[in-house]
Amino acid sequence: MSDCIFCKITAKQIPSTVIYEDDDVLAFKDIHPAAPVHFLIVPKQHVATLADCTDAHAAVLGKMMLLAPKLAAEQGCGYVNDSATGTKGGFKTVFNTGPDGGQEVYHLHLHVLGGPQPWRGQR
Ligand code: IU
Repeated sequence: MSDCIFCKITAKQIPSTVIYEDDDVLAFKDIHPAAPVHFLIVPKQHVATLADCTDAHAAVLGKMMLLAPKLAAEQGCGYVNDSATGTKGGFKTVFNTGPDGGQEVYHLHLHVLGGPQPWRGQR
């Protein structure tokens, strides 16, 4: 969509701090981080919200979800479950959907927020 800011970011018409890219998705750091680590995973193909997704989006949604823990670990907030030392780290994943869901940018995106607490628990 020509007037969509995240389409412009995925097309590199607007700069962002990219942490991952492939043919289907782009992940970049949120410009107003709500946690020590805060990045967004977005599909390159425009779809406005999670509620607009269909079966055709299942693969890209799966890719986005599976990338979250991988990229979180790379960004320093991976979840660790070790039998010797216990659990540590971790992150929050959020899809805001619609006005009552707090969505501001109408191009599907998965928030990944993490880092040592305390930080605001919502985005
Ligand atoms: P929301 O779920 O639509 O409310 O979140 C949009 C996010 O996109 C929000 O955290 C913004 O800080 C972020 N963002 C960005 O990273 N780069 C931009 O150019 C714009 C918004 I506009």
